Amino acid sequence: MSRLILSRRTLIRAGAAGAGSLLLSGCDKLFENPTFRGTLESAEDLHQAAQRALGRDALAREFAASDMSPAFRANGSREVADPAYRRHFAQGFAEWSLRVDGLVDKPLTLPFTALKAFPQRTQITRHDCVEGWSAIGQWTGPRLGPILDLAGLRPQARYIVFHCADLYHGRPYYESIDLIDAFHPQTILAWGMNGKPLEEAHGAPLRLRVEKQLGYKHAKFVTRVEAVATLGGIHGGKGGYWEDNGAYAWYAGI
Ligand SMILES: Nc1nc2c(c(=O)[nH]1)N[C@H]1C(S)=C(S)[C@@H](COP(=O)(O)O)O[C@H]1N2
Ligand SMILES: [Mo]
Repeated sequence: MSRLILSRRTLIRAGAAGAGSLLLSGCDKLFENPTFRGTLESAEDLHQAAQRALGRDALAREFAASDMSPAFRANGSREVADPAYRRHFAQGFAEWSLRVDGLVDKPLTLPFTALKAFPQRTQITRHDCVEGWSAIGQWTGPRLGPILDLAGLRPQARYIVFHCADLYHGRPYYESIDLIDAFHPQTILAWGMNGKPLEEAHGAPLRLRVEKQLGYKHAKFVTRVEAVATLGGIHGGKGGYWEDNGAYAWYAGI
């Protein structure tokens, strides 16, 4: 029962992050219907119900191996100068770990062995850069949702922030998404690309794939995943490197 209550809060939170109050009141009415409530058995089901209500649950198109682009361009930062990153790179990322913290009950430090112990997903998708190029590639890694579930998001958490190891033109790159995209089945933390570990230019050792949004949302060189209630206190306050610049929108749905 407590699980259902917690999950319902999650649903409302996800709704509040993504849509207006009209949809929310629709969700509330649905939840008063015992049959509907009875069919929802897990947090996962509730997240999916939230996504359906908001029309953002559709999967991005997946392609066949034969569709993969012969060359996949690297864009933005292609290398990282940070000394800690260089040390990890030299060690083949053997001592590297991902930090998961912020508004969670259990902050996590996840080495690769832990990241690879989660169920893995492989998907062939098209990457669309706002600058006008696209490429089809294959990505492998754990889904973000189960990692956040393990950390235990607090009820106040509404956004997930991805901190990166690189400076782009002197400023830290970072990005953020809401909980609907965070729990989308195709949102993964990819360590593999086209059947090999990520190359540095493509974001080694770990990068975000958030397939329903444009390329600049796909943070490369991710070091830390932080759950927050608002984006206001982080860097320029607009939720991402390009957003702070005033160049591109925070929500870049495609
Ligand atoms: N950390 C970091 N992530 C980043 C960028 C960056 O400069 N730094 N560039 C973004 C942009 S604009 C795009 S199109 C993609 C490019 O990914 P690719 O290099 O694998 O093609 O990464 C995104 N993620
Ligand atoms: Mo981009």
